[in-house]
Amino acid sequence: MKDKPSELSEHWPGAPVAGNGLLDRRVFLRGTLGGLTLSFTAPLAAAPRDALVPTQRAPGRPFENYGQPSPHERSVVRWIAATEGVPGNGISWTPLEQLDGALTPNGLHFERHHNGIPDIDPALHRLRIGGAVARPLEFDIEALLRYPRVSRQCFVECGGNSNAAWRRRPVQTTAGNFHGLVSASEWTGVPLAPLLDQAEVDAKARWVIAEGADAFSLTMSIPLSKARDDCLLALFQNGERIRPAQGYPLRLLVPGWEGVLNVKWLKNLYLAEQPAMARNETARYTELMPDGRARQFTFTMGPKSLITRPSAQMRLPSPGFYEISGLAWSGHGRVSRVEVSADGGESWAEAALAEPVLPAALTRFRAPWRWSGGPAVLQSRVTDETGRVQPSRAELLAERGRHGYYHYNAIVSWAVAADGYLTHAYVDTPPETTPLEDLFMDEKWD
Ligand SMILES: Nc1nc2c(c(=O)[nH]1)N[C@H]1C(S)=C(S)[C@@H](COP(=O)(O)O)O[C@H]1N2
Ligand SMILES: [Mo]
Repeated sequence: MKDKPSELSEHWPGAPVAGNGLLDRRVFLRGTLGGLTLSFTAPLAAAPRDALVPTQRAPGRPFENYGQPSPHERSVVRWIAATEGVPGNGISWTPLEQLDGALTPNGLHFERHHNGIPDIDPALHRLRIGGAVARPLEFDIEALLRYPRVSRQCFVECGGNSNAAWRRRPVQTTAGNFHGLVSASEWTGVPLAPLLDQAEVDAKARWVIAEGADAFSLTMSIPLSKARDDCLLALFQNGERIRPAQGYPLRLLVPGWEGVLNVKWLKNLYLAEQPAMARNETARYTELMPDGRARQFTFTMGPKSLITRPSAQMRLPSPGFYEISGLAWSGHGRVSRVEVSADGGESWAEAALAEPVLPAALTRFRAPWRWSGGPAVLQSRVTDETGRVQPSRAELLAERGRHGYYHYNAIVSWAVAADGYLTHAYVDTPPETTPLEDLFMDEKWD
């Protein structure tokens, strides 16, 4: 098949920098495509005189008080999975493959609720700080709104995100419905540390036990050191007050740590010497390791990355130029590099990182690629500023064993077939045929 019109100029100065058509990321510098000439459209035979298009001939529609996306974007929605008969217990995934940039629109933030979204009147809501403190305190929202605020861009990722990849056979769905229990926002609110100081925390206290005002009363234990370090009482999300689904009027933000610690509808902070040993830190969010011992309090979300475009269930229309684009993050700090492979990890090219690169935030990466029309396997691999590297699937399984459910952060592989269709693939672990545990995983979320 001949490329017509040709997407790549004959005079393209760069050479492929890795196998199977990966090009030098420097074509993206300065936004000029560095000498790369792209054309995805045929030139007009003769330039016509510009006629008015219909929308120029009549006035547009009037203003509205709160804007909505274009009706043409109605398919950009979250996919919801909830328990039958208990519609408030379930999850919804951010459609990562349909978005770009590094922040998630508020209406598409992923959700995890255990017992529905409470309808809270901010005038009646109270936050209490008690337990091992000299001065127990109670705040209403009005009082909290008077404290100095800080803003921080960071992700919230469920510890159970990507858990379908623990299954023995690759699950076929979109990137978002697979890995979209992660979203990122600019959160604004009151740092927890000065409020703890105001409450005069006892010297013996080591844990802050946070409780939500929902019908699940989610209760989670957070080390006092983390609470003092960078936890935030978040009141705003991407500039507006937090959405009900994200914890209106108040959520605890625990940057870089497991999503479940980010208690929504926060009503209580209880200082204690010991953790609460509540349901979601004992019966859940713990897991059996290969040596037979259980792992508990796995707080930090490890380095992870994912190509969102192109990704599973998309079809490349024809051979030629593509921008590979995705997201990388680490709860341990900033992303320091992302590499991309088009040959299943045989060779790697450095991706361009979009600024700003912030700690515990989503970082957008991009890499130019020329698809030859043959089979390819697309992968990305992140290294964070602490030197931690995203593991291959084989490395993750070797370390964690076969009872994993949480914290899956291995390299994701998208196989490109000769017809351009992308599927989810396992490339470094043999296909397995015992699907029993896979069936068992079905109705578990957390
Ligand atoms: N009060 C309360 N807080 C909660 C939950 C909940 O069910 N109730 N779910 C937790 C879990 S498991 C996750 S992953 C995150 C999800 O946050 P989101 O719904 O804003 O994406 O909130 C956490 N905070
Ligand atoms: Mo979660």
